[in-house]
Amino acid sequence: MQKKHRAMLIGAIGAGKSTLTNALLGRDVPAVKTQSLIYRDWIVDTPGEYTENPLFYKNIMATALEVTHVLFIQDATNPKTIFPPGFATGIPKLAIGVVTKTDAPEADRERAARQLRRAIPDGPIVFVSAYKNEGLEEMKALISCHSREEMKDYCANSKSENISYM
Ligand SMILES: Nc1nc2c(ncn2[C@@H]2O[C@H](COP(=O)(O)OP(=O)(O)OP(=O)(O)O)[C@@H](O)[C@H]2O)c(=O)[nH]1
Ligand SMILES: [Mg+2]
Repeated sequence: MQKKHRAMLIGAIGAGKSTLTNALLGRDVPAVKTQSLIYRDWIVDTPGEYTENPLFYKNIMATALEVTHVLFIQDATNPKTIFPPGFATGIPKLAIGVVTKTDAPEADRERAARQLRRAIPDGPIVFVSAYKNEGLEEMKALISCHSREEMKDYCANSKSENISYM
């Protein structure tokens, strides 16, 4: 990853942020409940409470100042989303939607993508499984992009089934 590129993961409790962080960084350790902001290499992992409780939105906004990309994590097995409509438009960083747990039998990719589209009117969506290491290279490629246009081009030119640009 380019040095200056940093990604913050936000999303519900149990959405798979820490498991994904470990998979992206090749850390072979089980995820434990995240209690505070965790800075690991080029990733900032957040507790699900930060996104679930609007009282913490100011923490998300403040931490977003330190990163280039904000990853909106939606669990493919969760019928609910906690992202308010247009949430990404309030954060002036490159937004990437990430659908997690695509390997789970009850995963619903389309539902999760629809949920993310409401939160991110303009941006890519990547489908990942931390368990199966799927979609991780695509995620890293998107995080190495410098602009929304560059992310859009990457999605348009990629043959991967794990990405779509809304
Ligand atoms: N099937 C499947 N389960 C996953 C995957 N990634 C995470 N999980 C499971 O989801 C649960 C929560 O994962 P975490 O990574 O701790 O979730 P989190 O978003 O960091 O949660 P908080 O720290 O509480 O905000 C764990 O039981 C994981 O085993 C995945 O790729 N596939
Ligand atoms: Mg966590």
